[in-house]
Amino acid sequence: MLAEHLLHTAGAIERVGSVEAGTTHSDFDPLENKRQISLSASVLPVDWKGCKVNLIDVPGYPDFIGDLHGVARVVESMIIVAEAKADLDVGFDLAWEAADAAGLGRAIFVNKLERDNADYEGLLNTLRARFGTRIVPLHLPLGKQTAFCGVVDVLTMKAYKGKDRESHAEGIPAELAAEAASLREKLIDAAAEADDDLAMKYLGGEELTAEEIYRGLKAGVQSGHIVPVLVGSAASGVGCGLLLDEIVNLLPSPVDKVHEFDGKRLEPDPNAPLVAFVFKSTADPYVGKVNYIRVFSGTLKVDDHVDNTTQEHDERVHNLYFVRGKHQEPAAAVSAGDICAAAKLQNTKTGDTLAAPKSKVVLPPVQFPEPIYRIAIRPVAKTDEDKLGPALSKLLEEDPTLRYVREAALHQEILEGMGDIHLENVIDKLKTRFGVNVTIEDAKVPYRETIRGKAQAQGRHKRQTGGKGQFGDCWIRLEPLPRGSGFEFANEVVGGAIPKNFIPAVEKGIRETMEQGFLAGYPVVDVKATVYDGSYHEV
Ligand SMILES: Nc1nc2c(ncn2[C@@H]2O[C@H](COP(=O)(O)OP(=O)(O)OP(=O)(O)O)[C@@H](O)[C@H]2O)c(=O)[nH]1
Ligand SMILES: [Mg+2]
Repeated sequence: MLAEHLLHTAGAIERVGSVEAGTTHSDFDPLENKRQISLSASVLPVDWKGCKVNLIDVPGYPDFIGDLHGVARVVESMIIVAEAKADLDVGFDLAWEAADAAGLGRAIFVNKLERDNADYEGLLNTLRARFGTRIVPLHLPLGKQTAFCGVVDVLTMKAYKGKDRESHAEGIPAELAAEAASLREKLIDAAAEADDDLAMKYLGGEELTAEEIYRGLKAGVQSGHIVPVLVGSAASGVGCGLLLDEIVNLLPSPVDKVHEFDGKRLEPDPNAPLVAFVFKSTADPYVGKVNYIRVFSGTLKVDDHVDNTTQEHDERVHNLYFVRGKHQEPAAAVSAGDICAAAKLQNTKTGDTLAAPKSKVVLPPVQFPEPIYRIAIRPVAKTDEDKLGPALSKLLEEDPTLRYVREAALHQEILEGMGDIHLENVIDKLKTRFGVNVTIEDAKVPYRETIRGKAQAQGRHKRQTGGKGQFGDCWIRLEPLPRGSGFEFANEVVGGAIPKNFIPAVEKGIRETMEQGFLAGYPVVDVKATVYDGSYHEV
């Protein structure tokens, strides 16, 4: 809802949609409407005070956390939305960690302040206990709980009453004046601390100008020493105009924060050689593949030939768009700092770098979290079985937190992901997008067997079935390997006791035997087998 009100406040949309009616611009997928949660990141650009701001709305539900990791790589800052209650949701921690890992500036927007159980002080205490003096309130709620009606800006010492476009400034009510003044002092302390020149001036007893305070705050936000706290209600749109103001005033922009990867600065210069990064891909049977791209350096143009330096092949850029949720607008050129989508690139996916031909810049891929949950699926009919493979390969490409494993030993096809809702949603996508029906079963545990001690044994093979006979004789030593090592084979035969050309057959025989263990028939792992002697004769 917050993104929806920000779009409305900025005049990008005329009507505010609702999550319940499935009419918001950020959650436009039918499955998002069905589940009433965001499943996927959406790009929602707005213009505010002469700046283009690419808002990217990312799901907060932990099962759908994959996109957060791709998006964190291509933005400069993150606004973490927290409900006005004393305990923080899991999604808050995941977002905070991702911002830390990517070195993003961040702000916290305290939401749902108009609810009758809203607990702003409780949340602020929790935040201060967790993050100490980094937590710097910029705002105060005007009115408590159901009487919440606006925001006091302690920097300008004004009260803003009303929702998004209707908000207007007034004087601060007398009962909040002392608290606002004390917060303002803390704000100025924080600003002065973030900039050496300002600290000197401030400690020398001089007053800082509004511009200087902003400069200090901005430096503090960028370094991560200051996390401003803003307040509002995404249901009504209170606080949205001020949030947009602070995005522009305080949060680092692509020009403020120059990205560096592997020690290389990616200058935000439209005339520099192109370096761009694919942070998300979607696969649709009708639209085809769409890649979401952040341009770091240079300009990406329609009809450009670019190198996909990650996959080491070239791409021709035909279809370039600016997107707002599901809406697309053709783009002729997209310059450094901006975000766009490209359709029908031949062989490009999330985590790939697109760069000027011969530039050879390869940005590191995104580290997505490892799957933590698994289910088994079974196609319902023969037609489902035939369609399953191609459909899954499309879904695997758009969702890097999804894995597909065919467990031959268990006769099961396994999906691995971030949680039960994540995998249920994959099943829904298979059905609605690709017409593939599957049933769900518990995933059997893929047990493995191993050995604990060393042993050696002789294997002899003799066969005489008319014509040429067969003879084999070898001594093998088995020993355990550390967990996760798999299988090692060594040959210590000397003096031609077994001719070299028979050694691969020995290894093959051991591998085949290991497919079914002695204890319960599960595959045997973490074993070293050494063939060290044997005999041989012509038959
Ligand atoms: N009372 C109240 N309800 C709100 C407010 N903001 C959002 N909601 C409701 O909370 C629910 C979730 O809102 P969303 O906007 O989808 O929240 P979100 O943070 O985008 O959630 P995910 O993206 O699914 O993690 C919806 O039912 C909204 O109507 C608010 O300020 N006050
Ligand atoms: Mg959402």
